[in-house]
Amino acid sequence: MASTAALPKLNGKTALITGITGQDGSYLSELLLSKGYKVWGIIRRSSSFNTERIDHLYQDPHESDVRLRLCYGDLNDASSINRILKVVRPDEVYNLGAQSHVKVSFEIPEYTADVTGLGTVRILEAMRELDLDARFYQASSSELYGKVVESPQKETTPFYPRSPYAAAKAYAFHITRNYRESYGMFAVNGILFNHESPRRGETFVTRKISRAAARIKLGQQECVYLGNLDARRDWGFAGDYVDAMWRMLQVDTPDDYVIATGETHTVRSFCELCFAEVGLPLEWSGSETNEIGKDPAGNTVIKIDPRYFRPAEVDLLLGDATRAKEELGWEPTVSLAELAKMMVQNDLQLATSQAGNMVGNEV
Ligand code: NDP
Ligand code: GDR
Repeated sequence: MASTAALPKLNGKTALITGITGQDGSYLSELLLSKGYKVWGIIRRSSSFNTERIDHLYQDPHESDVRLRLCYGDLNDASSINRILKVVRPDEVYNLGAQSHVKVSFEIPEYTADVTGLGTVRILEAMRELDLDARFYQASSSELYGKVVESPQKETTPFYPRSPYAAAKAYAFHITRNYRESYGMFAVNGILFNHESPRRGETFVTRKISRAAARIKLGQQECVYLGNLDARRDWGFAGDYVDAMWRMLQVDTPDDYVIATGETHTVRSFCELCFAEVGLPLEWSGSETNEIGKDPAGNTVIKIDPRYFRPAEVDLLLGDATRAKEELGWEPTVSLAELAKMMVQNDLQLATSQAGNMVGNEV
Protein backbone atom coordinates (compact mmCIF):
# COMPACT_ATOMS: atom_id res chain seq x y z
CA MET A 1 0.00 0.00 0.00
CA ALA A 2 1.44 3.37 -0.98
CA SER A 3 1.33 6.22 1.49
CA THR A 4 0.13 9.52 0.08
CA ALA A 5 2.57 11.18 2.48
CA ALA A 6 5.56 9.95 0.51
CA LEU A 7 4.51 10.34 -3.07
CA PRO A 8 7.14 10.22 -5.78
CA LYS A 9 6.89 12.93 -8.40
CA LEU A 10 4.63 11.75 -11.18
CA ASN A 11 4.88 12.62 -14.86
CA GLY A 12 2.15 12.23 -17.49
CA LYS A 13 -1.61 12.04 -16.99
CA THR A 14 -2.82 10.82 -13.61
CA ALA A 15 -6.28 9.49 -12.81
CA LEU A 16 -7.82 8.97 -9.41
CA ILE A 17 -10.52 6.30 -9.11
CA THR A 18 -12.89 5.85 -6.18
CA GLY A 19 -14.42 2.38 -6.16
CA ILE A 20 -11.35 0.88 -7.86
CA THR A 21 -12.00 -2.50 -6.22
CA GLY A 22 -15.46 -2.75 -7.81
CA GLN A 23 -16.47 -4.19 -11.17
CA ASP A 24 -16.13 -0.92 -13.10
CA GLY A 25 -13.06 0.24 -11.19
CA SER A 26 -11.14 -2.83 -12.29
CA TYR A 27 -12.04 -2.47 -15.99
CA LEU A 28 -11.40 1.28 -15.94
CA SER A 29 -7.98 0.75 -14.33
CA GLU A 30 -7.05 -1.68 -17.09
CA LEU A 31 -8.19 0.77 -19.75
CA LEU A 32 -6.35 3.77 -18.29
CA LEU A 33 -3.14 1.80 -17.67
CA SER A 34 -3.28 0.60 -21.29
CA LYS A 35 -3.49 4.26 -22.36
CA GLY A 36 -0.37 5.13 -20.37
CA TYR A 37 -2.04 6.78 -17.39
CA LYS A 38 -0.80 6.65 -13.83
CA VAL A 39 -3.69 5.39 -11.76
CA TRP A 40 -4.40 6.01 -8.10
CA GLY A 41 -7.19 4.05 -6.47
CA ILE A 42 -8.88 4.67 -3.16
CA ILE A 43 -9.59 1.50 -1.22
CA ARG A 44 -11.37 0.91 2.07
CA ARG A 45 -9.82 -0.84 4.98
CA SER A 46 -11.28 -4.33 5.25
CA SER A 47 -10.64 -7.19 7.67
CA SER A 48 -10.01 -9.44 4.67
CA PHE A 49 -8.48 -8.78 1.26
CA ASN A 50 -10.82 -6.79 -0.97
CA THR A 51 -8.61 -6.19 -4.00
CA GLU A 52 -9.35 -9.43 -5.88
CA ARG A 53 -10.59 -7.67 -9.02
CA ILE A 54 -7.40 -5.63 -9.39
CA ASP A 55 -4.82 -8.09 -8.07
CA HIS A 56 -3.73 -8.88 -11.63
CA LEU A 57 -2.80 -5.19 -12.05
CA TYR A 58 -0.94 -4.88 -8.77
CA GLN A 59 2.60 -3.56 -8.86
CA ASP A 60 4.96 -3.63 -5.91
CA PRO A 61 5.22 0.04 -4.85
CA HIS A 62 8.93 -0.50 -4.14
CA GLU A 63 9.66 -1.06 -7.81
CA SER A 64 10.45 1.81 -10.17
CA ASP A 65 7.96 3.19 -12.70
CA VAL A 66 4.95 1.95 -10.75
CA ARG A 67 1.78 3.14 -12.50
CA LEU A 68 -0.94 1.73 -10.23
CA ARG A 69 -1.06 2.88 -6.64
CA LEU A 70 -3.62 2.33 -3.91
CA CYS A 71 -4.33 4.40 -0.84
CA TYR A 72 -6.79 4.14 2.01
CA GLY A 73 -9.75 6.48 2.12
CA ASP A 74 -13.51 6.50 2.39
CA LEU A 75 -16.22 8.50 0.67
CA ASN A 76 -17.82 9.24 4.03
CA ASP A 77 -14.56 10.66 5.39
CA ALA A 78 -14.01 14.13 3.89
CA SER A 79 -10.58 14.49 5.44
CA SER A 80 -9.28 11.41 3.64
CA ILE A 81 -10.70 12.67 0.32
CA ASN A 82 -9.13 16.10 0.81
CA ARG A 83 -5.76 14.66 1.73
CA ILE A 84 -5.65 12.28 -1.23
CA LEU A 85 -6.67 14.93 -3.76
CA LYS A 86 -4.15 17.37 -2.34
CA VAL A 87 -1.27 14.96 -2.66
CA VAL A 88 -2.19 13.09 -5.86
CA ARG A 89 -3.41 16.18 -7.77
CA PRO A 90 -4.96 14.05 -10.53
CA ASP A 91 -5.87 15.24 -14.03
CA GLU A 92 -9.02 13.11 -14.02
CA VAL A 93 -11.20 11.90 -11.16
CA TYR A 94 -13.61 9.00 -11.66
CA ASN A 95 -16.12 8.72 -8.81
CA LEU A 96 -17.24 5.11 -9.03
CA GLY A 97 -17.40 4.40 -5.29
CA ALA A 98 -20.89 3.80 -3.92
CA GLN A 99 -23.12 1.57 -1.86
CA SER A 100 -24.36 0.34 -5.21
CA HIS A 101 -26.94 -2.33 -4.35
CA VAL A 102 -30.51 -1.09 -4.86
CA LYS A 103 -32.20 -3.69 -2.62
CA VAL A 104 -29.64 -3.19 0.16
CA SER A 105 -30.24 0.57 0.02
CA PHE A 106 -33.73 -0.01 1.47
CA GLU A 107 -32.05 -1.59 4.49
CA ILE A 108 -29.29 1.02 4.94
CA PRO A 109 -30.83 4.18 3.46
CA GLU A 110 -28.93 6.72 5.54
CA TYR A 111 -25.56 5.11 4.91
CA THR A 112 -26.39 4.93 1.20
CA ALA A 113 -27.29 8.63 1.14
CA ASP A 114 -24.02 9.45 2.90
CA VAL A 115 -21.69 7.46 0.65
CA THR A 116 -23.54 7.45 -2.67
CA GLY A 117 -24.96 10.97 -2.40
CA LEU A 118 -22.80 13.11 -0.11
CA GLY A 119 -19.61 11.31 -1.14
CA THR A 120 -19.89 13.10 -4.47
CA VAL A 121 -20.07 16.60 -3.01
CA ARG A 122 -17.15 15.79 -0.71
CA ILE A 123 -14.98 15.21 -3.77
CA LEU A 124 -16.31 18.19 -5.73
CA GLU A 125 -15.91 20.54 -2.80
CA ALA A 126 -12.38 19.32 -2.11
CA MET A 127 -11.50 19.86 -5.78
CA ARG A 128 -12.94 23.37 -5.65
CA GLU A 129 -11.16 24.27 -2.44
CA LEU A 130 -7.87 23.02 -3.81
CA ASP A 131 -8.49 24.88 -7.06
CA LEU A 132 -7.71 21.59 -8.77
CA ASP A 133 -7.76 21.75 -12.56
CA ALA A 134 -9.09 18.21 -12.95
CA ARG A 135 -11.93 16.66 -14.92
CA PHE A 136 -14.58 14.86 -12.86
CA TYR A 137 -16.71 11.87 -13.83
CA GLN A 138 -19.77 10.95 -11.76
CA ALA A 139 -21.17 7.41 -11.99
CA SER A 140 -24.81 8.27 -12.48
CA SER A 141 -27.35 5.58 -13.12
CA SER A 142 -30.40 4.58 -15.14
CA GLU A 143 -32.03 3.99 -11.74
CA LEU A 144 -32.61 7.76 -11.79
CA TYR A 145 -35.41 7.12 -14.29
CA GLY A 146 -37.16 4.69 -11.92
CA LYS A 147 -40.85 4.71 -12.65
CA VAL A 148 -41.49 4.79 -16.38
CA VAL A 149 -42.27 8.29 -17.59
CA GLU A 150 -40.92 7.84 -21.11
CA SER A 151 -39.31 4.99 -23.03
CA PRO A 152 -36.66 4.74 -24.32
CA GLN A 153 -35.01 6.93 -21.71
CA LYS A 154 -32.60 9.64 -22.81
CA GLU A 155 -30.80 12.65 -21.33
CA THR A 156 -33.98 14.75 -21.33
CA THR A 157 -36.24 12.14 -19.68
CA PRO A 158 -37.41 13.31 -16.22
CA PHE A 159 -36.09 11.43 -13.19
CA TYR A 160 -38.37 9.47 -10.83
CA PRO A 161 -36.13 7.68 -8.29
CA ARG A 162 -37.65 4.52 -6.78
CA SER A 163 -35.15 3.61 -4.03
CA PRO A 164 -32.89 5.22 -1.44
CA TYR A 165 -30.03 4.36 -3.80
CA ALA A 166 -31.64 6.19 -6.71
CA ALA A 167 -32.53 9.16 -4.50
CA ALA A 168 -28.88 9.39 -3.41
CA LYS A 169 -27.75 9.15 -7.04
CA ALA A 170 -30.20 11.92 -7.95
CA TYR A 171 -28.51 14.21 -5.43
CA ALA A 172 -25.10 13.25 -6.80
CA PHE A 173 -26.28 13.90 -10.38
CA HIS A 174 -27.61 17.35 -9.60
CA ILE A 175 -24.66 18.44 -7.44
CA THR A 176 -22.28 17.41 -10.23
CA ARG A 177 -24.21 19.49 -12.75
CA ASN A 178 -24.44 22.32 -10.22
CA TYR A 179 -20.66 22.47 -9.71
CA ARG A 180 -20.22 22.53 -13.47
CA GLU A 181 -22.65 25.42 -13.88
CA SER A 182 -21.66 27.33 -10.73
CA TYR A 183 -17.89 27.08 -10.86
CA GLY A 184 -17.16 26.18 -14.47
CA MET A 185 -15.72 22.83 -13.44
CA PHE A 186 -15.37 20.05 -16.00
CA ALA A 187 -17.79 17.75 -14.18
CA VAL A 188 -19.96 15.24 -16.06
CA ASN A 189 -22.54 12.55 -15.39
CA GLY A 190 -22.49 9.27 -17.23
CA ILE A 191 -26.04 7.93 -16.95
CA LEU A 192 -25.11 4.31 -17.38
CA PHE A 193 -27.67 1.57 -17.81
CA ASN A 194 -26.97 -1.83 -16.22
CA HIS A 195 -23.66 -3.30 -17.25
CA GLU A 196 -22.40 -6.71 -16.30
CA SER A 197 -19.36 -8.95 -16.67
CA PRO A 198 -17.69 -11.97 -15.13
CA ARG A 199 -16.51 -9.50 -12.43
CA ARG A 200 -20.04 -8.43 -11.51
CA GLY A 201 -20.80 -8.74 -7.77
CA GLU A 202 -22.41 -12.08 -6.95
CA THR A 203 -25.60 -10.54 -5.51
CA PHE A 204 -26.63 -8.64 -8.66
CA VAL A 205 -29.16 -10.63 -10.61
CA THR A 206 -27.17 -11.48 -13.75
CA ARG A 207 -24.20 -12.83 -11.82
CA LYS A 208 -26.46 -14.58 -9.34
CA ILE A 209 -28.04 -16.39 -12.29
CA SER A 210 -24.85 -17.17 -14.25
CA ARG A 211 -23.17 -18.46 -11.10
CA ALA A 212 -26.18 -20.58 -10.15
CA ALA A 213 -26.46 -22.06 -13.66
CA ALA A 214 -22.80 -23.12 -13.49
CA ARG A 215 -23.02 -24.53 -9.99
CA ILE A 216 -26.28 -26.38 -10.66
CA LYS A 217 -24.77 -27.89 -13.79
CA LEU A 218 -21.82 -29.14 -11.73
CA GLY A 219 -24.05 -30.47 -8.93
CA GLN A 220 -22.81 -27.90 -6.39
CA GLN A 221 -26.21 -26.26 -5.89
CA GLU A 222 -29.77 -27.55 -6.34
CA CYS A 223 -31.68 -24.40 -7.19
CA VAL A 224 -31.55 -20.60 -7.06
CA TYR A 225 -34.12 -18.31 -5.42
CA LEU A 226 -34.98 -15.13 -7.29
CA GLY A 227 -37.44 -12.22 -7.03
CA ASN A 228 -39.18 -10.37 -9.86
CA LEU A 229 -38.60 -12.27 -13.12
CA ASP A 230 -40.61 -9.71 -15.12
CA ALA A 231 -38.28 -6.76 -14.49
CA ARG A 232 -36.76 -5.55 -17.75
CA ARG A 233 -33.26 -4.19 -18.03
CA ASP A 234 -31.00 -2.78 -20.73
CA TRP A 235 -27.90 -4.86 -20.02
CA GLY A 236 -24.51 -4.18 -21.60
CA PHE A 237 -20.90 -5.27 -21.04
CA ALA A 238 -18.95 -3.36 -18.39
CA GLY A 239 -15.78 -3.29 -20.52
CA ASP A 240 -17.62 -1.22 -23.15
CA TYR A 241 -19.07 1.12 -20.54
CA VAL A 242 -15.78 2.16 -18.92
CA ASP A 243 -14.59 3.21 -22.37
CA ALA A 244 -17.58 5.57 -22.49
CA MET A 245 -16.56 7.04 -19.10
CA TRP A 246 -13.11 7.85 -20.44
CA ARG A 247 -14.52 9.34 -23.65
CA MET A 248 -16.76 11.66 -21.65
CA LEU A 249 -13.69 13.27 -20.08
CA GLN A 250 -11.88 13.75 -23.42
CA VAL A 251 -14.40 16.04 -25.16
CA ASP A 252 -14.04 19.82 -25.32
CA THR A 253 -17.31 20.69 -23.59
CA PRO A 254 -18.54 18.83 -20.51
CA ASP A 255 -22.00 17.28 -20.79
CA ASP A 256 -24.08 14.40 -19.44
CA TYR A 257 -24.58 11.24 -21.51
CA VAL A 258 -26.80 8.15 -21.48
CA ILE A 259 -24.90 4.91 -22.11
CA ALA A 260 -27.04 1.91 -23.05
CA THR A 261 -27.46 -0.83 -25.65
CA GLY A 262 -30.97 0.15 -26.78
CA GLU A 263 -32.33 -3.34 -26.05
CA THR A 264 -34.34 -4.51 -23.08
CA HIS A 265 -34.84 -8.04 -21.74
CA THR A 266 -36.54 -9.64 -18.75
CA VAL A 267 -34.76 -11.33 -15.88
CA ARG A 268 -36.58 -14.48 -17.04
CA SER A 269 -34.94 -14.35 -20.45
CA PHE A 270 -31.49 -13.88 -18.89
CA CYS A 271 -32.18 -17.08 -16.89
CA GLU A 272 -33.06 -18.86 -20.13
CA LEU A 273 -29.82 -17.75 -21.81
CA CYS A 274 -27.63 -18.86 -18.89
CA PHE A 275 -29.25 -22.23 -18.31
CA ALA A 276 -29.24 -22.98 -22.05
CA GLU A 277 -25.51 -22.20 -22.04
CA VAL A 278 -24.90 -25.04 -19.55
CA GLY A 279 -27.14 -27.40 -21.53
CA LEU A 280 -30.17 -27.13 -19.24
CA PRO A 281 -32.90 -25.36 -21.27
CA LEU A 282 -35.64 -24.18 -18.91
CA GLU A 283 -39.32 -25.04 -18.80
CA TRP A 284 -41.48 -22.63 -16.78
CA SER A 285 -44.53 -23.64 -14.76
CA GLY A 286 -46.47 -22.63 -11.65
CA SER A 287 -48.57 -19.55 -10.99
CA GLU A 288 -47.64 -15.96 -11.76
CA THR A 289 -46.61 -15.33 -8.15
CA ASN A 290 -45.02 -18.70 -7.66
CA GLU A 291 -43.33 -19.49 -10.94
CA ILE A 292 -40.73 -22.22 -11.08
CA GLY A 293 -38.08 -23.06 -13.65
CA LYS A 294 -37.34 -26.73 -14.35
CA ASP A 295 -34.43 -28.36 -16.14
CA PRO A 296 -35.02 -31.03 -18.84
CA ALA A 297 -34.90 -33.77 -16.19
CA GLY A 298 -37.78 -32.11 -14.34
CA ASN A 299 -35.69 -30.80 -11.45
CA THR A 300 -36.74 -27.42 -10.08
CA VAL A 301 -33.74 -25.16 -10.56
CA ILE A 302 -35.39 -21.72 -10.12
CA LYS A 303 -37.81 -20.78 -7.35
CA ILE A 304 -39.30 -17.46 -6.28
CA ASP A 305 -38.58 -16.05 -2.82
CA PRO A 306 -40.60 -12.92 -1.97
CA ARG A 307 -37.70 -11.48 0.02
CA TYR A 308 -35.96 -10.64 -3.25
CA PHE A 309 -38.79 -8.34 -4.28
CA ARG A 310 -38.20 -4.64 -3.64
CA PRO A 311 -40.56 -2.27 -1.78
CA ALA A 312 -40.71 -0.28 -5.02
CA GLU A 313 -39.59 -1.81 -8.30
CA VAL A 314 -38.14 -0.32 -11.46
CA ASP A 315 -40.12 -2.26 -14.08
CA LEU A 316 -38.57 -1.20 -17.36
CA LEU A 317 -35.25 0.30 -18.35
CA LEU A 318 -34.39 0.91 -21.98
CA GLY A 319 -31.83 3.53 -22.94
CA ASP A 320 -31.30 5.69 -26.00
CA ALA A 321 -27.56 6.38 -26.33
CA THR A 322 -27.83 8.38 -29.57
CA ARG A 323 -26.06 11.42 -28.12
CA ALA A 324 -23.10 9.32 -26.93
CA LYS A 325 -22.89 7.60 -30.31
CA GLU A 326 -22.89 10.89 -32.20
CA GLU A 327 -20.72 13.00 -29.91
CA LEU A 328 -18.40 10.44 -28.30
CA GLY A 329 -18.23 7.89 -31.10
CA TRP A 330 -19.20 5.22 -28.56
CA GLU A 331 -20.88 1.92 -29.48
CA PRO A 332 -21.69 -1.21 -27.44
CA THR A 333 -19.88 -4.29 -28.79
CA VAL A 334 -21.28 -7.23 -26.81
CA SER A 335 -24.78 -8.69 -27.24
CA LEU A 336 -26.76 -10.06 -24.30
CA ALA A 337 -26.30 -13.63 -25.54
CA GLU A 338 -22.52 -13.09 -25.74
CA LEU A 339 -22.54 -11.53 -22.29
CA ALA A 340 -24.45 -14.44 -20.76
CA LYS A 341 -22.06 -16.89 -22.40
CA MET A 342 -19.01 -14.98 -21.15
CA MET A 343 -20.37 -14.90 -17.59
CA VAL A 344 -21.49 -18.53 -17.49
CA GLN A 345 -18.22 -19.84 -18.93
CA ASN A 346 -16.29 -17.87 -16.32
CA ASP A 347 -18.52 -19.19 -13.55
CA LEU A 348 -18.10 -22.76 -14.79
CA GLN A 349 -14.34 -22.33 -14.52
CA LEU A 350 -14.60 -20.78 -11.08
CA ALA A 351 -16.96 -23.48 -9.84
CA THR A 352 -14.60 -26.22 -10.96
CA SER A 353 -11.60 -24.53 -9.34
CA GLN A 354 -13.08 -23.52 -5.99
CA ALA A 355 -15.78 -24.78 -3.65
CA GLY A 356 -17.93 -21.66 -3.53
CA ASN A 357 -20.15 -20.60 -0.66
CA MET A 358 -23.77 -19.50 -0.51
CA VAL A 359 -23.30 -16.11 1.13
CA GLY A 360 -24.13 -14.37 -2.14
CA ASN A 361 -27.68 -15.68 -1.98
CA GLU A 362 -28.66 -13.43 0.92
CA VAL A 363 -29.64 -10.34 -1.13
P1 NDP B 1 -19.50 -2.19 -7.27
O1 NDP B 1 -20.52 -2.39 -6.22
O2 NDP B 1 -18.90 -3.37 -7.96
O3 NDP B 1 -18.27 -1.34 -6.66
C1 NDP B 1 -18.50 -0.31 -5.76
C2 NDP B 1 -17.17 0.25 -5.32
O4 NDP B 1 -17.40 1.29 -4.37
C3 NDP B 1 -16.28 -0.77 -4.61
O5 NDP B 1 -14.94 -0.55 -4.95
C4 NDP B 1 -16.50 -0.44 -3.14
O6 NDP B 1 -15.45 -0.83 -2.30
C5 NDP B 1 -16.58 1.07 -3.24
N1 NDP B 1 -17.17 1.68 -2.06
C6 NDP B 1 -18.30 1.33 -1.42
N2 NDP B 1 -18.50 2.11 -0.34
C7 NDP B 1 -17.46 2.99 -0.31
C8 NDP B 1 -17.09 4.02 0.58
N3 NDP B 1 -17.80 4.31 1.67
N4 NDP B 1 -15.96 4.70 0.32
C9 NDP B 1 -15.19 4.41 -0.76
N5 NDP B 1 -15.50 3.42 -1.63
C10 NDP B 1 -16.62 2.72 -1.40
O7 NDP B 1 -20.12 -1.19 -8.35
P2 NDP B 1 -19.90 -1.12 -9.93
O8 NDP B 1 -18.47 -1.23 -10.22
O9 NDP B 1 -20.88 -2.03 -10.58
O10 NDP B 1 -20.42 0.34 -10.24
C11 NDP B 1 -19.54 1.48 -10.18
C12 NDP B 1 -20.35 2.73 -9.96
O11 NDP B 1 -21.27 2.91 -11.03
C13 NDP B 1 -21.20 2.75 -8.69
O12 NDP B 1 -21.23 4.07 -8.23
C14 NDP B 1 -22.58 2.33 -9.18
O13 NDP B 1 -23.56 2.85 -8.30
C15 NDP B 1 -22.60 2.98 -10.53
N6 NDP B 1 -23.41 2.35 -11.54
C16 NDP B 1 -23.26 1.03 -11.82
C17 NDP B 1 -23.96 0.44 -12.83
C18 NDP B 1 -23.82 -1.02 -13.15
O14 NDP B 1 -24.69 -1.54 -13.86
N7 NDP B 1 -22.75 -1.68 -12.71
C19 NDP B 1 -24.91 1.23 -13.66
C20 NDP B 1 -24.97 2.63 -13.30
C21 NDP B 1 -24.24 3.15 -12.29
P3 NDP B 1 -15.38 -2.33 -1.67
O15 NDP B 1 -14.83 -3.21 -2.77
O16 NDP B 1 -14.47 -2.15 -0.53
O17 NDP B 1 -16.78 -2.71 -1.29
P1 GDR C 1 -30.35 -3.12 -10.38
O1 GDR C 1 -29.59 -4.51 -10.51
O2 GDR C 1 -31.26 -3.06 -9.22
O3 GDR C 1 -30.94 -2.84 -11.74
O4 GDR C 1 -29.14 -2.12 -10.08
P2 GDR C 1 -29.92 -5.95 -9.91
O5 GDR C 1 -29.13 -6.90 -10.71
O6 GDR C 1 -29.75 -5.99 -8.43
O7 GDR C 1 -31.49 -6.13 -10.21
C1 GDR C 1 -31.99 -6.11 -11.54
C2 GDR C 1 -33.44 -6.56 -11.53
O8 GDR C 1 -33.51 -7.94 -11.21
C3 GDR C 1 -34.57 -8.14 -10.29
N1 GDR C 1 -34.30 -9.36 -9.50
C4 GDR C 1 -33.30 -9.55 -8.64
N2 GDR C 1 -32.27 -8.75 -8.29
C5 GDR C 1 -31.36 -9.24 -7.41
N3 GDR C 1 -30.30 -8.50 -7.06
N4 GDR C 1 -31.48 -10.49 -6.86
C6 GDR C 1 -32.52 -11.32 -7.17
O9 GDR C 1 -32.62 -12.44 -6.66
C7 GDR C 1 -33.46 -10.83 -8.12
N5 GDR C 1 -34.57 -11.38 -8.69
C8 GDR C 1 -35.06 -10.48 -9.52
C9 GDR C 1 -34.57 -6.88 -9.45
O10 GDR C 1 -35.81 -6.74 -8.75
C10 GDR C 1 -34.32 -5.83 -10.51
O11 GDR C 1 -35.53 -5.46 -11.11
C11 GDR C 1 -27.90 -2.24 -10.76
C12 GDR C 1 -26.78 -1.74 -9.84
O12 GDR C 1 -25.55 -2.00 -10.43
C13 GDR C 1 -26.93 -0.25 -9.59
O13 GDR C 1 -25.78 0.21 -8.87
C14 GDR C 1 -26.99 0.46 -10.95
O14 GDR C 1 -27.16 1.84 -10.75
C15 GDR C 1 -28.14 -0.09 -11.78
O15 GDR C 1 -27.94 -1.48 -11.96
C16 GDR C 1 -28.21 0.55 -13.14
